[in-house]
Amino acid sequence: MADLFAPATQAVPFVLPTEDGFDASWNERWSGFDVTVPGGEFFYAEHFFSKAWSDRTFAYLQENARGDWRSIDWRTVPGDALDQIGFTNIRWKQDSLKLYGKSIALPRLTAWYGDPGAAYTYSGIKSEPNPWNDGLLHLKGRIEELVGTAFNSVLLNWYRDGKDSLSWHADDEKELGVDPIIASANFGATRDFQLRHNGDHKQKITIPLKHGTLLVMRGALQRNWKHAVPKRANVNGSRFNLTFRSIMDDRSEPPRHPIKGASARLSCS
Ligand SMILES: O=C(O)CCC(=O)C(=O)O
Repeated sequence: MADLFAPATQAVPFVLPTEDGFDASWNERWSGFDVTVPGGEFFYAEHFFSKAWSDRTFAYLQENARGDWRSIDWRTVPGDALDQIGFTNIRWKQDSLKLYGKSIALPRLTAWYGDPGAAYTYSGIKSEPNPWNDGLLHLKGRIEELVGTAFNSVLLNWYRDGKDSLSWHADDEKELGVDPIIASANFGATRDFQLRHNGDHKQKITIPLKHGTLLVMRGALQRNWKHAVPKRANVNGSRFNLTFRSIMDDRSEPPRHPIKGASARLSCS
């Protein structure tokens, strides 16, 4: 006879290799999976944010003075016209990389928010953080409750459709400290987030990040694995990804603490 009082068995909703070193266990308290992989770990909660909360955030990130965000085809708005949209809550921008003397627009829009002085340098361009707003602080607070650590900055990525992407990289800048905790909140279209082991590219995991999913990367993951968001021809809608980070003061010795006024360098396309 079935044991009615046994906890429901949860199956991780993506394929995890069956080899040694890979494991997933259900975390009842936070309703997600603690996943270990060779040389790293992460936490995955498919529905961390409720549908109502996620819908509200999805709107918040797009509200603007120009009109109803639902009726705007963002793919047709040129990067240099973003300022004229008059975004209510987020100062979206189109960054470019300099490659062989040519300026190439990144295949996504970005914004950087954080404590005063938490600047970051991207392809030689230093971006000062926008000051926190209530919406972002709300999300940050909710995630900090789970992670038990304070974040002092957040990078926002807006993938307008499946043509937008992010290439292979690790969040391993010196300013993020050794084995940083990076919390990734996701709203809008589901996109595949891929992880690839540095030493063995055949070790690859594809994780669907959905409307309301939280992924917390931790341990040595950034040292041993890279991640990417590949293009997907079948994705038509917007997807927002917010990675909360703690920038460290590189003058301090380990254990290092998040401070105001440090800067990070990011370098991926
Ligand atoms: O969009 C994502 O899920 C990944 C974002 C990311 O890796 C980054 O901003 O460095």
